[in-house]
Amino acid sequence: MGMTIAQKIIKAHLVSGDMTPGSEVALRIDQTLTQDATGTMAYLEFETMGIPRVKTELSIAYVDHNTLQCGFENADDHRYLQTVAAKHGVYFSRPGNGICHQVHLERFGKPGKTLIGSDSHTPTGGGIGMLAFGAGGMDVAVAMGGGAYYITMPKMFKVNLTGKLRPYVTAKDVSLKLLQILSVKGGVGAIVEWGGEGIAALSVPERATITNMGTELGATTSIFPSDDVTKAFLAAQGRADDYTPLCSDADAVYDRIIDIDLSTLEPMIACPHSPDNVVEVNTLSAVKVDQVCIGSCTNSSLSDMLKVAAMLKGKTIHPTVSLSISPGSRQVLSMLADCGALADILASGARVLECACGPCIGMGFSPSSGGVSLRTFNRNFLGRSGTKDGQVYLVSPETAVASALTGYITDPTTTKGELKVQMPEKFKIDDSAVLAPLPADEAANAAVLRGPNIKEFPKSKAFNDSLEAKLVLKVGDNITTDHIMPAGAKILPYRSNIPHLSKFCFEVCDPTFPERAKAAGDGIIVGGSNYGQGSSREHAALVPMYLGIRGVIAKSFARIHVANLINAGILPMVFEDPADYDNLDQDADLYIENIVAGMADGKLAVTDRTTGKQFNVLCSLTERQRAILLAGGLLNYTKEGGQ
Ligand code: MIC
Ligand code: SF4
Repeated sequence: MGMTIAQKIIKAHLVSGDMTPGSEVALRIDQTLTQDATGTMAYLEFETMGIPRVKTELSIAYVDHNTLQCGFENADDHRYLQTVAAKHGVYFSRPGNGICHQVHLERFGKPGKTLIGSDSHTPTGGGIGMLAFGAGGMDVAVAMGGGAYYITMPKMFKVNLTGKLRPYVTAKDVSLKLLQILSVKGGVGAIVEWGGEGIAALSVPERATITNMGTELGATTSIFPSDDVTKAFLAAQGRADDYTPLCSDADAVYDRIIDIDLSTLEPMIACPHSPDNVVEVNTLSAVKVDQVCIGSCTNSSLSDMLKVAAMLKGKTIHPTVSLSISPGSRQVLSMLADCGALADILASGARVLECACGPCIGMGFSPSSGGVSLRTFNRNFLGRSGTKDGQVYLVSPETAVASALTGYITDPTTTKGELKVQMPEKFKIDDSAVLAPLPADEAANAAVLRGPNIKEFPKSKAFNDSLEAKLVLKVGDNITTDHIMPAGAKILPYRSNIPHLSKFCFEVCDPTFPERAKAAGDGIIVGGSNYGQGSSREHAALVPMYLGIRGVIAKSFARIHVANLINAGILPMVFEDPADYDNLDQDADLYIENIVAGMADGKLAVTDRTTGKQFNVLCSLTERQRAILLAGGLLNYTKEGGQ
């Protein structure tokens, strides 16, 4: 039987396991990336493993999230990352060099290779034909040490593109269309492969916009073939040797095929507060806009920025709109400056921010109270912008500019004139902001500099055979890791300080949660479906663990989060009968017995001692995952000699 692209890469990297969907496979990882907000924890974990030098082909630490530096915390963390990277064989991309996924695509991504990153948008690399996964920091630490990365073998979806995009309709609209079709749960357990005659006209950055937003579908990852378009991009980046062709077999079998005719697509927009709340832009033309933000790892490439500059050229933005533009990398910014496009952007009245995540993660540029903010980003979860009642919409750069000019949500296809930009044959290459690690002999004696904000890693408990725990919090469907462990300028600097972070856990849902959880001793959280979607931040598991959470019972879980829960020693359980969710009340006293045998059978009985009712929960865990949980988390398991 023929194979899909992902199956081919998995086969070539298979360490153990069988490639039947649903069973666990262990993969050899060629490259890893971290960003600063998750990276400090990942390197602290790596250090506890006692391995002197990373064993991957390439590992790189980016600094792109926590760049505000309102106090010593972020600067200390940057210094820690720089010194720990130099010592252990990791490249270091300095703050200002750009957003991890954009820089990685430009300078390091290679078709056919495996990449894991401590950031959920690592699948951006699928745009260049990499098999790239978002993962928790601990999994990245293990991969840096040469360990395998474990995933559940996914199903294979194919999106077949036909036709050609009309002017002002973009790759972003394709992503939003797929979110409308599949929803934020529709990609769970699947790898989405993009193909069909329509992909030939999509550039690598456009493909990367699409694979980037595959994360919002809940997909394990997304991937494009590696073809002449890939070859030309790599050559223009001075990396022609990194090219390998890659395509699926003609008789590859897919679990689902979705057809999208690009020529009939309209500009799309995701409404507050979910990326799948998608409608056509032209249905919202009466909505007044307060703020527009262009950038993020989804839409900050040179071609995006050149189009933005061309649309802004000679015009002034609407007086009541505030427009921010964050180019994705120093390469993009410097090329915009060289060709004069930056001057067009500035002349329009836009505010140019540094090459970093910025407003996407609430690091500045929060909208006004109740303000309507149009963003070219990938997530519009409640409160993420930093303004709790901010109304955040997700759009393409073209829709963003058209709206910034009129002051209302505007369909960009109504713009007069052609939008043509000339892409350079060669990108400007300057890797001076990427620091190489120290040679092994110098590294041995090099110091790693830690600031006072780096606190000890929280200790997790091993499981006994029974558990008495309070149901400390009951939440609904689609709870994101932004609900569990919010980000933003005030909280992000404390990503290596779990005790401080814990004060903000579930702040948007219930600010009393941290106190109540601590007081309860052992606790359980109950959630609806797709619990833990969104970011890869392992803090959304480590912090609840610190607060005494021992288990989460949900209707279903998001992939990276469930792995993070297990790594943190928290037991993920799924209602056997989802109707039991309705019978549970917050503050109930729950009791679970025969945990060891039940975990092995994949089923546990839970007694609600407050009502006397009993119900079953499923915990389909592999032997390795059970051993991790019984040891009280991956770090304990690894210390005890587990592989
Ligand atoms: C995000 O987009 O939510 C982040 C911030 O990049 C996260 C990582 C983090 O929480 O640090 C992600 O996507 O994994
Ligand atoms: Fe940064 Fe936003 Fe991309 Fe996350 S989604 S990596 S915060 S730009």
